[in-house]
Amino acid sequence: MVSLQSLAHTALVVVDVQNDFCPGGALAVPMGDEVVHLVNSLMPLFSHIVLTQDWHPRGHCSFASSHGKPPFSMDEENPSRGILWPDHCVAGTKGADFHPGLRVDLAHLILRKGTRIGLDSYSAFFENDGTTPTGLFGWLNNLGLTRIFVLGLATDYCVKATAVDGARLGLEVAVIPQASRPVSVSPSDEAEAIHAMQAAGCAVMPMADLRSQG
Ligand code: VGL
Ligand code: ZN
Repeated sequence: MVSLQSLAHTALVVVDVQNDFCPGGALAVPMGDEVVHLVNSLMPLFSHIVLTQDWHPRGHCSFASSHGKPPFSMDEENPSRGILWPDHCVAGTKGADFHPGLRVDLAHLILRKGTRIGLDSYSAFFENDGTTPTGLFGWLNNLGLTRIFVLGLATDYCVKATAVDGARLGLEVAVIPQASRPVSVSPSDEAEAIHAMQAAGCAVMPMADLRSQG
């Protein structure tokens, strides 16, 4: 159980709650829109709120179309890149906008990631080269924040990468899987992601533990 007082020094990191990751979007996460009201209900508990926004230029290296490949195929020329995605979250398009129900007005920082054409970024802390920082860690440090709660879309990609990197940086990290949804390219991906976050030292926080405080 967490005390409300402790949340006063904690940042809520809301990952990629954008149209393209919701039903009807270009890279729809099944039931992705279900997180919107859950995220909104948790925001007022936190003193600092960060929204991340996947924000890619046209022709981005994570798009299958940039390599003449079908969506969800592997990038064989560059296996470390992993799965190639449908074109999604193209900067300035409706698909890249936040879900219209999200309380964007409550956010203190909007952090865009994956903005470089040749570099993807799942994590809100580092681009996928593992070393190019986004600036989020500096922001948290500047404000003396050492604890983050992470939730949003998608559990098995950007939520996982953000939580694991946060722990790697020495932050105290809690993830809220109930307010997150997985892409689930394979059915075990959510469970494996939760396991990987726990193995990295992240706590898994049930929604009820937060709500009962509010
Ligand atoms: C994401 C795949 C590609 C995510 C972003 O937000 O989890 N997944 N870009
Ligand atoms: Zn992306």
